[in-house]
Amino acid sequence: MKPEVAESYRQFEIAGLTEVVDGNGGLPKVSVTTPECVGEMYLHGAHITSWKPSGGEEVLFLSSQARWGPGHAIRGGVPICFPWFGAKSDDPTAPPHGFVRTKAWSLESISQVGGAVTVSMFTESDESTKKWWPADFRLVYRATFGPELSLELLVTNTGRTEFRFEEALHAYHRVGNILVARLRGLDGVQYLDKTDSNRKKMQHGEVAITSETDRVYLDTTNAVEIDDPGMHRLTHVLKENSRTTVVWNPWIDKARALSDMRDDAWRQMICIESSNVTEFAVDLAPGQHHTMKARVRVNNE
Ligand code: TA6
Repeated sequence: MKPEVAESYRQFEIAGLTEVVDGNGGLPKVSVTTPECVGEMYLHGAHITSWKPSGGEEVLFLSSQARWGPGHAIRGGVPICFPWFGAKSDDPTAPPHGFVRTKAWSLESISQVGGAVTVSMFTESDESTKKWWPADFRLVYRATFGPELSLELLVTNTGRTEFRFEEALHAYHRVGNILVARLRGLDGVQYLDKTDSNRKKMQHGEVAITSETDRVYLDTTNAVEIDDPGMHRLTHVLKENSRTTVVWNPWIDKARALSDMRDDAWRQMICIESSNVTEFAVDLAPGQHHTMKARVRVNNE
């Protein structure tokens, strides 16, 4: 990091708790160390790559083959998908999952709340975003690192016309062994199965991963529980102002096809994505705000 850049971040640091340092690929990251947890968040994509509550194991999966650098989305952690999810419906050349996960965000503030630390970053519409999407917007993302990981994505329409957007906190959860893990909280919820031409289906009981899984659970505000005997823990993902939950595991072939993921890494991860996608995309009038929240809590068994 150039000295002047490092200097510009110095003002945000809280001595003994946070530092802005060079991360992978020379990308600047906020490194958090408190009595309650350690964590990391890159300015590149406002991307959280680590959260580990004290006395426990790392909660997020981060690919050992992730690519680090401008234009690359980091494989793992919590990528932010905005303003569309997946492929852009009217432009197959547009970047999948939108453009903010590969954008350099700005640091807004770092603050201490009790034993927890809140890191706030922002990004706005500019020439690079207007290449793909005409709207004027401002995103503020607050991540609180403590005994829980708490995330808030605030979207503001700073323009004069209404816009519609999709959003997802595309969290990669680390598991001991996906074959024995189970997801609860989606029983009786309808989903679109992306591995079967987006056919609408009904979830019955717990979710077990037995093949490539790529589903959008619809009209659900439920918390999801990851029961992970492999790491002897239960992880709870709670959310607010989110009407869809995406569940993804690439399984064997897709993992092999991903150049930034080890062939066998599908066994150690599951994505649980608090989101507003498909028919639950959000319409935002000029001057209006929308905040989606997610919280991750772990109980070690
Ligand atoms: O969230 C699930 C999904 O949309 C899958 O379809 C899969 O493509 C995954 O995201 C990863 O997308 P990425 O663009 O990061 O390779």
